[in-house]
Amino acid sequence: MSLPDMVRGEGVTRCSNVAVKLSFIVALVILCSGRWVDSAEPISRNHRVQLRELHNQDSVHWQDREREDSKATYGETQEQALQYRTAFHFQPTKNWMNDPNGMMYYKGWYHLFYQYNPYGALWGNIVWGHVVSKDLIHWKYLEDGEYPIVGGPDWYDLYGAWSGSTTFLPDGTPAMLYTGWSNVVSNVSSLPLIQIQTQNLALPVDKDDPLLRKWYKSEANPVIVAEPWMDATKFRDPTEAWKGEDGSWRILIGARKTDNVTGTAHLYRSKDFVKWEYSHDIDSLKDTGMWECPDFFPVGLKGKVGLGVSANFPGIKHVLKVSLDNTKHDHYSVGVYDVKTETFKADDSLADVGIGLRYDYGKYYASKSFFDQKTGRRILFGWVNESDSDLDAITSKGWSGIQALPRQLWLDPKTGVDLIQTPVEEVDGLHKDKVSKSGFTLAAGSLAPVEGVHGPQLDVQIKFYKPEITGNKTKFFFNASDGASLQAGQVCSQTGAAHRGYLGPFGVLVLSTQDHKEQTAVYYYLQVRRDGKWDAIICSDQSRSTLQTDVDTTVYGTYVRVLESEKYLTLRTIVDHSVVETFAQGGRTVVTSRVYPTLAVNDGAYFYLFNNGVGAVHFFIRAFRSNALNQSVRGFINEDSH
Ligand code: DQQ
Repeated sequence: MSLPDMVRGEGVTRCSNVAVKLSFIVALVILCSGRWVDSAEPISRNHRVQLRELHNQDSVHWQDREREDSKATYGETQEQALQYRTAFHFQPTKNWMNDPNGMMYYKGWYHLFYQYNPYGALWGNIVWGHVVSKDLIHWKYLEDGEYPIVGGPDWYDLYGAWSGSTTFLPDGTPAMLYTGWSNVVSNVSSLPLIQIQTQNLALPVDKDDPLLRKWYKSEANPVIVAEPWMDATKFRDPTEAWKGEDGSWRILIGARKTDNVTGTAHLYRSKDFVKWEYSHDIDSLKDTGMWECPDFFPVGLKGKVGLGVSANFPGIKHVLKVSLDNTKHDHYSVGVYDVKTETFKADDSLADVGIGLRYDYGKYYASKSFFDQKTGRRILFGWVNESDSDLDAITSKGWSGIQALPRQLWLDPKTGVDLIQTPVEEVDGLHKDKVSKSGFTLAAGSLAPVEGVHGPQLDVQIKFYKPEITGNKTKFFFNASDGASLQAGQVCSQTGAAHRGYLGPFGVLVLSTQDHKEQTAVYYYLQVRRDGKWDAIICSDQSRSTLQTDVDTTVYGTYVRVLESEKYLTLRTIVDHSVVETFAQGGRTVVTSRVYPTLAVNDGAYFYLFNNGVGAVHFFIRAFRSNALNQSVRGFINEDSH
């Protein structure tokens, strides 16, 4: 089944964060400091599997009026905020984190660098943080308060060391290209100083140190300054470099053209990694705005094996991904890299980068992939921002931002146009208390707990048999007037989990209270078409995820490509306290959301299956509780032997 004239969905914001006055923030920042203690692991409860017939009533959502009455009007308390720390997603012990940077596998260790504010829980004072891991899940710090790359004292990165990437030089030395943020004196008297971005090189002090503790900045910095005709304030985030047939290096730098509306990626070349020259733009697209954090890499047509960035031979495709500053979404496009013209051409111009597919239809940004030299995988990291308020970050939480689970990435051999993303298999090492049931039937209008599946750390994997359309279902047809023209996200937010459709919604409630006053619903909803077929939509409905009022509870959703040959609709939902990551149809479509329940926390976090369609749904389920203790950063590397 091909995607129809489906515009990939945008969510609909139900609540927006409260604007916080700067002076108030400053006062609170001063008041709030200190480390944040992790919450305890939940204890399991036994649940009887019970399928309740709940025809003629709203089986998923409780009475809204009752909920409104009990809605709290406060922000988070510090005690609540402790429940929102994740157990097996990387997040620093405190303060602000955004983009993942420069990941690599080096001499036995995975390295993750990230944009970090050492002084507070909001963005600013950006340095590179650094953690290392043996398994991509359990991360350790190197030294307290030491950062591999910080801005200044040189002029070119005085105000911050922004995003960048690692390239292995021919002798195996990892070299870091990153963006420096600074000011320069302008010749416009009304604007005496203007902000600019430059590209800079950092190298390890001791390349024999597997932990790469210390880095120095090249004396040649800045190695790239914007051409006079470029907008130097929109010029950042160098990619990993690849080598062309001529032996020269190439990188991309994210940019926006001086028309202020066209997103682009400048291609630079170098023979020695120090002197770089602008060549041309590899691709650009009007009305997409600033392209942040470009990523450019080859993918094979078959199999999961990843390729290094310089691989280029017949029978492969290339992927260009950009992070759109305007929308804060990561878009990718599969196409061809023409080595003669050195341009990227999307296979489908309607799905060009910036207007086509997204890595994630929820909250996920500034991602970057790397080739794992240990296992031959291409692995993707992405930043998941908070959905509660800035005020919560600086008062109750003291931190902001997590990294999504690392995902293995490959081209979907069945469609040739989608990337498949699945959590790296190391995540399976966290599994315990497996529950596995096959041949389940979920009757129409039913809601059911599953014995042994409980708590705020879950990995639930379900295969639903593809439902059949039988008889005359005209009343369920989607017409242009009633929704076919709606974007998927709007369909999700307008119908909701409680809607009674013909084929669905069916799926799961996670982080739910027993009375469902708090619940996050992840489900399929199938739009019945006049031609007797249906289109699948995956929804993640956060609208009832918390009794707090000051949280962005945007409902996310999008169409999922389901092939005639596929027997099942699959759903894998991973829950880790305040993050819910959903991989639909084997990872063809992914949706990540942040949630902040007040009651559905720890042992009060219940799990349910539901089916609000008018026909039964048949499925298999495997579910695990996760073994991770809050949280995965266990401390410093020299606290135990490695
Ligand atoms: N974050 C960095 C920039 C990048 C942006 C600054 C994307 O380099 O463009 O923290 O989130």
